[in-house]
Amino acid sequence: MKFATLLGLALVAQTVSAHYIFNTLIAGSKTSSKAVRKPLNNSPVHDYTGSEITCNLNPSKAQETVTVNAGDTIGFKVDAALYHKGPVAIYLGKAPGSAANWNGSGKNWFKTRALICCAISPPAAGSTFNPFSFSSQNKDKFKTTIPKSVPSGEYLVRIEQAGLHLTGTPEFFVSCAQIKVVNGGKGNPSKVSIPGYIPKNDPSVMVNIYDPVPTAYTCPGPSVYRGSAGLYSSIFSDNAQYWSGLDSLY
Ligand SMILES: [Cu+2]
Repeated sequence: MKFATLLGLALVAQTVSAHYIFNTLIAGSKTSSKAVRKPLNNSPVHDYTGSEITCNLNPSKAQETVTVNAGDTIGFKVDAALYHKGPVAIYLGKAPGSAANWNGSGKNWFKTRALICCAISPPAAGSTFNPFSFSSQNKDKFKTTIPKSVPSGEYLVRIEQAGLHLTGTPEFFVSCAQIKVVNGGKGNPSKVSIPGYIPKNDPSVMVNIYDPVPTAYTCPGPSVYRGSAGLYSSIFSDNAQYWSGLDSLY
């Protein structure tokens, strides 16, 4: 009994240590941990229909809002390389006023990138999904570019990863950071609310990628807003150190 309890605790400790927090914003040539609303801990969020899916559960206030040009790099570093398998996406949410005063509610969000959401690595024509893999795995930096057509103003930038190893119980790792986009354009991306962006029981997050191994997969959430000039610049600015590839390769 006692041994079983200790073993149980050891397993819990091991599980927790395998989790992670997106704790540093990458914005242009700058990085900032102060611009991030820090999650309380590295435990995942499970309820993608609740308010904690927006920017995690009771995150700390951020201490700064970082100015960045439209067209510049945006992304996050994580405190430990991604251990779980699952899609990563980056969203921008237009604050009604200052980013610091917005909790992320409302239909204000659009996806700027789904980073190798669903690919065998390397992708090959006719490849199967067995083993099912995400090239986010073991990476610790995730970035894209802000499409040049994104309007100037203050935004929350949000990253999420959904770990897909438990049927019906996705593990979401989510952080938000505050940015001010300058020199923006006149784009008008269609927007979603978070929560609300993933329907309840959506197969994209209910799946267990180990059992049964999927034969097809579609990323959660809306399609990516690429803007007028965002698409190719964001693809070709990537390198092996970060990411390569497209949303929805299959
Ligand atoms: Cu986990």
